[in-house]
Amino acid sequence: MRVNRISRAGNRAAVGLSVAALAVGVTSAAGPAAAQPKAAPAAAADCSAAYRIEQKLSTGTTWRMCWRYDTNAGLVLEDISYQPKGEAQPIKVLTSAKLAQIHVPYDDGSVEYDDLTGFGFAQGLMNLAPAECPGGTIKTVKVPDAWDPENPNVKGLCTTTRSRGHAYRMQADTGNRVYQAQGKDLLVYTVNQVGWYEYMTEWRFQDDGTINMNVGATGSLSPGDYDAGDGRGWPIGKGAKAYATSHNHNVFWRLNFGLDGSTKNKVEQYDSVVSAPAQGGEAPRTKTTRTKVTKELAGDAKNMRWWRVVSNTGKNKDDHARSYEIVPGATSKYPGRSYTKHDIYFTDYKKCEQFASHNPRNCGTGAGKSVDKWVNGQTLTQPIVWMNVGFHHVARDEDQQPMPVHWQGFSIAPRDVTAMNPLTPPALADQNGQPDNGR
Ligand SMILES: [Cu+2]
Repeated sequence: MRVNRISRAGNRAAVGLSVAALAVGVTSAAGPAAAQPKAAPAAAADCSAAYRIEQKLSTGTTWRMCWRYDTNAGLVLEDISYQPKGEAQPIKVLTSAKLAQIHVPYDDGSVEYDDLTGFGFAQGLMNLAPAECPGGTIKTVKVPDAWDPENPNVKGLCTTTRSRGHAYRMQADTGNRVYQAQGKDLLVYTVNQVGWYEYMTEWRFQDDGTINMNVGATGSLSPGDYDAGDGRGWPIGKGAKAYATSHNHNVFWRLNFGLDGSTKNKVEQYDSVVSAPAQGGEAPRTKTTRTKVTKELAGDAKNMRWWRVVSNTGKNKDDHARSYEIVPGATSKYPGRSYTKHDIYFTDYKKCEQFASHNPRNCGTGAGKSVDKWVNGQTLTQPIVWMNVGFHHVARDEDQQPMPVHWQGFSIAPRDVTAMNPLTPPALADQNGQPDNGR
C-alpha cells in the first residue's frame, strides 16, 4: 500500500498546484449548485435536475438536497431540508455537509496520509455496478482534475432507500391494537479508492429527521505494510511472519447548519452529573446543566455530555426553538496531532476554512492549516461543526480478503424540530403533552 500510495502521490504532485489554485475560485464543475452563495436564504434547493436529490419516503417524509463534487472533498451535499408529513414547508437543516479529511497515521511513525487533500480521494471515485445500488439510481459524476482527463465521468453516486426496522411500536391500552411503523431511510453514497483501500462515504437520511454520516473502510490491507517487525503490527498470514502495521483512520466531517434557513445559530453543551442519593432518598440523583457555547470551542466527548445547534428564529408548533443534537459515535481519539486531539470543533464560518488539516486554501498569514488553529476565541455567530471520529486499525486475519467494511461516524438528531414524533399516526395526534386520561 505504501508503494502504491506513494506512486499515486507522485502522480498527484503534478496536479497538486493547479488543484490548490483552482480551489479558491472554482470548487467544482458541477454547475449551478456550486455558484450558489453560502449565505443564501433557505428557499427550496436551487439546483438543476441533474444535481438535485429529492426522495419522498413511503412513510411520508421528504428529503431534498443538492449535490456537487469537489476536487478534494468528493461528494458535497448542500441545502438539505427535511419535510415530515405534518409540515407544510421543507425545514432547512444543513447548508452544506461533507468530509473534511481522512488522516491516516501509521503506528511505527513511518508515514501519515491526508487522503482528501494529498492523496486523490476525490479522483479515486469508483464506478458502481447496478447491484451495489439496489433499488436506487446511480448518477454520473464529472470528476474534477480526473487522473484521465479524457474520461472524467464516473457512474459513482448512488441514491436509494432502505428499511431500518421499527420506527416505533406501542400497544394500545384498549383492544389488541398495536401502533407500529417500519422506518425508511434515504441513502446517498460514493466509493472512493485511495491506495489499496476503498472508502464508502454514506449519508443516511431517516424518515424521523435523523441524519447519519459514516465512512466505511474496505478494499484490501496494503501488502506493503506486512513488515512490522517492531511489535507494532499483527500477524495476518500463516504463522508469525507477515505483520500488518497498525494505523489510525481519523475521519473529519464539516457541517454548516442552516436551521430554518439561517446559518446564524446558537450552540449549547449539556453535561449531567450523577450524585449519591440524598439522605433518606431512594436513588442517585442526576443534575443536567446547560452551558452556552458563545465562543469557538475545541470540545471533547465525555460521559453524559452532548451538544446541540439551536435555531435563532425557527420554532416548532409547541413554540420550542428548533435544534439538532449532535450524537457522537464510537471513537478512538488519536492524540498525535494538534488537530486530532479533540472530538469536535466549533468555529465561526470563514470561507477559506474547508479542511480539518492540510487545508489547501489560503486563510492569510499565520492563520494555520488545521481546524485547531481556527479555534481562537472568536464569537460564534455562524457556527461550523467539525467532527473527528477515529478508528485504530489493528488488522486481524479476517481483514483479508477483501477486508470487511468497518464503519465509523456519527449522527445528528432532531430535537424539537417538530412538536411530536414526525411519524405519529393520526389516531395519536392529540397525545401531546400531559397524557390524555383516556389513554
Ligand atoms: Cu485500516
